[in-house]
Amino acid sequence: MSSRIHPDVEVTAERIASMETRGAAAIAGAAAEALASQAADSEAETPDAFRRELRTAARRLVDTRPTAVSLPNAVRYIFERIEGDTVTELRRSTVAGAEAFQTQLETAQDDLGAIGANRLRDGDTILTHCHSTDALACVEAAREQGKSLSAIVKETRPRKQGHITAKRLRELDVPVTLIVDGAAGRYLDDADHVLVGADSITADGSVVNKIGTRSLAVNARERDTAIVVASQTLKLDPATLSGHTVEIERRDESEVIGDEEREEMGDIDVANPAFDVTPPRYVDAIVTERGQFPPESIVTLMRELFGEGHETPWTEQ
Ligand code: RUB
Repeated sequence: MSSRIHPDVEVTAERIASMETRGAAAIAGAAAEALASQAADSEAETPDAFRRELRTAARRLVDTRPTAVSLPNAVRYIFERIEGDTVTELRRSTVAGAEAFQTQLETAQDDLGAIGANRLRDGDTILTHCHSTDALACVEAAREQGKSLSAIVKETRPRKQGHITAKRLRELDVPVTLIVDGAAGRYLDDADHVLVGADSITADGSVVNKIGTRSLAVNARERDTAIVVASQTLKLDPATLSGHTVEIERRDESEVIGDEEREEMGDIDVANPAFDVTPPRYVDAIVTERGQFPPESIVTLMRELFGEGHETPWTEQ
């Protein structure tokens, strides 16, 4: 039997897939909002039909971007809170679950920011990669404490999310130097911290983040520049506790090179992996809303928060 997907779910899924809505925290929040619309406007006549509808909507959302674990974690949070024997009760608990998730998302980011800000000293320079709202929460909290900071911002090819970071930092009155990705090595000597976000954190403390994070971290380690990953616990991937690996999204080749330019070159292959994996030995600290952790000890927090389970109830047909 087919289940109706709410237009909000369709629009949200398209926005996430096209990266109009992007960044691990933002896509999780948008997915939660879309599931709330699905539930609130559901015309399902039986509890079974309601649950089926919600699973179909969840699959549509989760399948948009494979790397950010915040998406399945958000959906799991809501599914765990769905309860009731009637459609009305199921609808109400789903909407309440989605709202609770949104509140938690905001609170976690504020709490994380306050902790991350303690690492930043007055007069420090940070070097950023991509655009991470978790990382920027640390800067915002530090600015609120009256610390003055400056930033070296990597452009971040191919989608140039560094431009968003530069704009946000200027709004926080942080002086910004924008650099091309290849210049990062040269500018690491001027930075006190590399500050990045995460899409997923695995049980061994590896950090999955925007492509280019790994080479930045390796370079930073060589120069003794601290590498700090700002990551709400929503980015911890419980499936990795049982040996699952994180799928690295491969995006369209047209993000790297236009058709005309490509044709001029002759027959070439183009690769566009969106993320890479930075092993724990290149990371100094993972800052979460629960405190900061050396990457190797994140597994303890992961077990405490998720147990061994990582159910995916939305995958049932
Ligand atoms: C975004 C990216 C960000 C993380 C964390 O990649 O790699 O560093 O998602 O972001 P993309 P946040 O632009 O491909 O989505 O801290 O906002 O969750």
